[in-house]
Amino acid sequence: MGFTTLLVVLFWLKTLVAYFVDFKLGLSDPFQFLIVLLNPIATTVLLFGLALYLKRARFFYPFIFLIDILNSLLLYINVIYFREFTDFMTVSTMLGYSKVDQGLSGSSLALTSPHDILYWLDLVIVIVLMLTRRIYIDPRPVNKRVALAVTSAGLLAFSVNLTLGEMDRPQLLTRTFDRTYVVKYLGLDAFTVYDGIKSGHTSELRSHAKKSELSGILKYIHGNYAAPDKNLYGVAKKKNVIIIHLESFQQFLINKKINGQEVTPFLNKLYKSKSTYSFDNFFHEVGQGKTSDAETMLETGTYGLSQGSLFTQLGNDNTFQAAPAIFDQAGYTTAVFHGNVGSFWNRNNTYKNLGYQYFFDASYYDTSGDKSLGYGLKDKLLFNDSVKYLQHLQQPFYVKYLTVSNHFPFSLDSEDSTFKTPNTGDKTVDNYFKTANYLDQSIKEFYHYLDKSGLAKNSLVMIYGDHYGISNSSNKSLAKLLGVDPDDWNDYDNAQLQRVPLMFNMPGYKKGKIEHTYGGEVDVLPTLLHLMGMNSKKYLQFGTDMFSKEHNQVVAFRNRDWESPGYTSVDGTIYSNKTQQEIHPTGKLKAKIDKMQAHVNEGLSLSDSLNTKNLLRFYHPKGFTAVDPSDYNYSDGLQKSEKLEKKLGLKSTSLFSRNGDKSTQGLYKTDAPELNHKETDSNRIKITNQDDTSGK
Ligand code: GP9
Ligand code: MN
Repeated sequence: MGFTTLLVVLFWLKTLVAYFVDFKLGLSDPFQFLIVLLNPIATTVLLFGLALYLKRARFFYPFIFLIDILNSLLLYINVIYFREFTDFMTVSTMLGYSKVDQGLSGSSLALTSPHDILYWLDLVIVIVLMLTRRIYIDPRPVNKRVALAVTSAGLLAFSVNLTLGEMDRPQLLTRTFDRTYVVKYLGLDAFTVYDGIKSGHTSELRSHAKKSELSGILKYIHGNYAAPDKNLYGVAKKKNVIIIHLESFQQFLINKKINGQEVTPFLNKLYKSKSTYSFDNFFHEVGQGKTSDAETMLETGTYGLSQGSLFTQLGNDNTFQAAPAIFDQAGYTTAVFHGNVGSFWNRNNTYKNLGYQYFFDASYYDTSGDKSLGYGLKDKLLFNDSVKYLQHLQQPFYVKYLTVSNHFPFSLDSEDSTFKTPNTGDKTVDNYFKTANYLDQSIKEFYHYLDKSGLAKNSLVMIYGDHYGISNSSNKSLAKLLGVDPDDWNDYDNAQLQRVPLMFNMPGYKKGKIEHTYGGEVDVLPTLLHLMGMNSKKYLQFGTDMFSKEHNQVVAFRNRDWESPGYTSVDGTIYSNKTQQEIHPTGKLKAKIDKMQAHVNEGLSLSDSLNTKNLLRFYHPKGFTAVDPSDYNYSDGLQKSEKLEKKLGLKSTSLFSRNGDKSTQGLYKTDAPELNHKETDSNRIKITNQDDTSGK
């Protein structure tokens, strides 16, 4: 009993370290403080108390250690996860973890902190004390009645906890759209169990879903439809679409100077060019799925999930009516270029369901030695090394480049940059400008090639930032650089920083400008389709064309906060954008705000039900052929495109064919120092291609 108590107390203490040092639980009053102090006790007593049922010492000790180690591991991975995502790890994230762990190894190391030793120290000390016999192994079994009493005490403590929680936050468990609440009131273990039950429930949901559930969704989407602006509909008809995904790139980088030097001079030029429609009130809307959420929204016009990543959870078997398939059926070739391993975010499977014909992942590039960083091939090399694949694709094409160098922890090798970073005292913030500058240079080099190869004049280049790079916990260090007093920094400011760039660049076009319309990632697909002269009406998309006069400017964040031209809502608090102050709306204004909130809630939950219940399998838009993922194999992209070139002969529209069957690689100019590095055996990422069964 004494030993169990000791372990329980030690575990309780380190949970408190996590609560008060690492997790931001948002404790607003002494009552909540009390609940947080108590909540680890109940579940720890319940779990550790299980060992008391084992009568023999040689079972009891290993078992209680096992529980302690597993529980410490759960606590610790949540600490690490929280530092990057400001959120807790769901069971589905954990189950999908193997799909995303590549490369995380690099940054999880950077996410550790010296005090992390506290999460393991107790176990080490207890083991040392046992080995040195300061703590004796006690062979006397605990009476079964005592074990039962401990369990009952644990259960009682838990119900007290739940009651206190419900008192402070009614409907705690029924409304859980915010994981922090559950952890705050019930603790991490309870959250994990609760979440596990919920995931089981989702798979149940899918098997019972019916076609009739589509009707509410259809009603919402038809009611929201925004007809295209006639002047812009089809301006990019038949052009190639080149999408450049700017990793972790926020809008504040545009036109930003550090030590008098522009961070992204090339993008700045594109941003204000007459050949570009740029948006300065465009927001990312990602949740835990980060990059993959951005991809979900841009490719499908539906939101990511409220927890975890849609790609990893549903990407294997969901039905989509997504951009790659829509473009494919309009005669386009579709491809993704990405220098990370294909299984990251489960892309290798999800892309097949989206209808991508080609996926050039890390296995297509030399990523050895210094050529890659934790998340894959450096951007300058990605663009350069993709030419040999791009030039064989039939035009028109719809292609996407997923960059990676500007990713947390924002490290580069010294030979890659001479950019002078600021000095905020926060390394993450400082280095962010350097990697953003590197990304800018890589795009400049790519554009040079687009010009030289002639691609520029028949392409629409869409450039966007996927999500924040600087997380809310570092925003205070950033504040100074943005000319704001860090002490005045608040939730309103955090929300404003979720702006990311969105540009539609059509080289040669003259009527571009900077648009101030508010919009988010879910709005991109209908906007793009209309520019291409493609009808979006028959598809179930939750956003609307941002160029349309009927476009709804309320932007939903994944946690149900929202942004609009006049007001910002964070955690139920409303701010006026004009005064940047908190307001307490009444009367007409309150009704208006409530309506905006209801719109946000409805859109998110209908999108969730569409995706989690896989309702698109019941929906058949006219003229759209369902995607068959088994049509695709991503291991022989080059051979496949070359074969097609030969078959088409004179009709081939690939850049290579149009260039008299000569490579265009010579037109590419890059100053990437790694170009001269020999291929080595060392690699910062692990390379696999699951479609490659050749055994090589
Ligand atoms: C990895 C890259 C990063 O392949 O897309 O994803 P993120 O960590 O930003 O979600
Ligand atoms: Mn990303």
